[in-house]
Amino acid sequence: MTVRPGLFITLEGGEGAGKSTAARNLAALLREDGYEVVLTREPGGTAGAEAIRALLLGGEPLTPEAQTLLHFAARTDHAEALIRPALARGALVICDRFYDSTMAYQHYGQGVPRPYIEALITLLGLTPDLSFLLHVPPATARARVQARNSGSDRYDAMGEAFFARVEAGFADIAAREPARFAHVSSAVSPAEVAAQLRALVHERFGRS
Ligand code: Z5A
Repeated sequence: MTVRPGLFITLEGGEGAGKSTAARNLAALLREDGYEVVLTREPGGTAGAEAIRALLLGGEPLTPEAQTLLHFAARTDHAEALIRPALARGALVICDRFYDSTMAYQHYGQGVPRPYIEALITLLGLTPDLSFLLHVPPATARARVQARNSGSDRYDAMGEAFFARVEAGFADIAAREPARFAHVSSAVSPAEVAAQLRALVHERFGRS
């Protein structure tokens, strides 16, 4: 079974949904299958974009529009310097969050108008081939994040209502593009999540 070259896979979902863990494990499984896999994340993925990440997650006040533009500045560097070249040589790129997170957090969560973000997506000109939306009960996600206790960022100041809007936003984003999205429960073991993702990659893009 082979996967078509130049496949761009993203993982989306709320904090503590298990995206980073699943992305890492999926990358390992697909490497075992013999593919060149580039594992990356947003905000970040290149030196410049990681520097912008520090601004985005830091505590300095930034308007939602300014945050949106910074996410797309980081994403443009990431896309041009890392993602597009990897896809061009036929690699599988697995990215922990991409522009759907901007729609979920900055539009649904913070009220930036949808056309503002859609215009930036059009300018970027890079759409994932397959996006996984990871689901976990909110109490489980909270427990995972608290157990990890990795310090605070600007999102810790956001209330429950903000995160509820983001969750509903992700569901709406996936419903608008059912052909691109696959829903996956991450309320099972990390190994089971990764096996499900691998099976979905092969189901969508495998050729016997
Ligand atoms: N943001 C934005 O506003 N706009 C944008 O355009 C973009 C992002 C791209 C990035 O923070 C923040 O930026 C994020 C959205 C916003 N803020 N919030 N909220 P980040 O990248 O540092 O954080 P994150 O993306 O939310 O990741 P996270 O908190 O690390 O969550 P995760 O990646 O989904 O979870 P994890 O790290 O894989 O797992 C969390 C813990 O659960 C960890 O201890 C694991 O060992 C455990 N875990 C994971 N999976 C399982 C399973 N299956 N079973 C049991 N335990 C598990």
